[in-house]
Amino acid sequence: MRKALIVVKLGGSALTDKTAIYTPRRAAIGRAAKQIADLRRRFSFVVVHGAGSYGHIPVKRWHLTSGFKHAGQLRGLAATKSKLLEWELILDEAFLKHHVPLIPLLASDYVVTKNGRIHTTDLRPITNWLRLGCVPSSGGDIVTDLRNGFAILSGDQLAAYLAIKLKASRLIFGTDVDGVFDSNPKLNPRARLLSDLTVTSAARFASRARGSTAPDVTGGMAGKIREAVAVAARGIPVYFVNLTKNERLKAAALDRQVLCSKIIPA
Ligand code: IP8
Repeated sequence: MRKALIVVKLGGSALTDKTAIYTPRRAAIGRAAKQIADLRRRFSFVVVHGAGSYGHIPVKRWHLTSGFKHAGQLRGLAATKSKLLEWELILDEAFLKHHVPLIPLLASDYVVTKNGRIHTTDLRPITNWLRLGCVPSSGGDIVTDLRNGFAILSGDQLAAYLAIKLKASRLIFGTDVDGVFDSNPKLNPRARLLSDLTVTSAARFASRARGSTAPDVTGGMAGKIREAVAVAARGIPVYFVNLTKNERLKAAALDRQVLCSKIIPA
């Protein structure tokens, strides 16, 4: 019998210090890798990761958020792509230490967007690697765009798309907070965790939610919830867990009682 597939989005604010350029948080990366290693007997995985401070800071610095405007952007574009590759390798090495056969795939090699939304993909490399027992991994990336030359593709959009297309059993968003709150828990100590959301309540909430406190060019928590709603509406449960805390990812995968938020399909 084929193992159930889990798509995990490892958030860039948990895995890097998003306020300091090119700063991985190695403990959080190792913690995520260890949990996925422990779960591989039960599940197969596609890992999608945020760009963290390897993406959001350079994209802003080099004025890449709105696509191609002039050739003067190309040097910054290439420099950012190269840093995103370096980030991919850091993750790869950390997962290998836990014997997870992570296979890095650049989203820009198999995704084309139109106005920033995924338009065309070739998912055969992902399904083929999965069949061999590997763990395909892609991050938020700069990809070619049919309207704007290039676009910033968030790992959130990619993870949601892959969860739907690959018929995942669940999608787990790992972030640096305990889940979805009724206000930003980094700014409001009284923020309340919303543990069980329906597609309708999550959609209502996403239209009110704000972005991130750190530099973020792809929508922060609000963007994440919007992508999650589309997945849950197709019958796939979506979890939000804190990656900076031990074993939360594992507990959510195994349906154990844990502090987290869950969007339940309608
Ligand atoms: O960190 C953003 O992906 P995210 C991608 O998943 C870039 O939002 C290049 C900033």
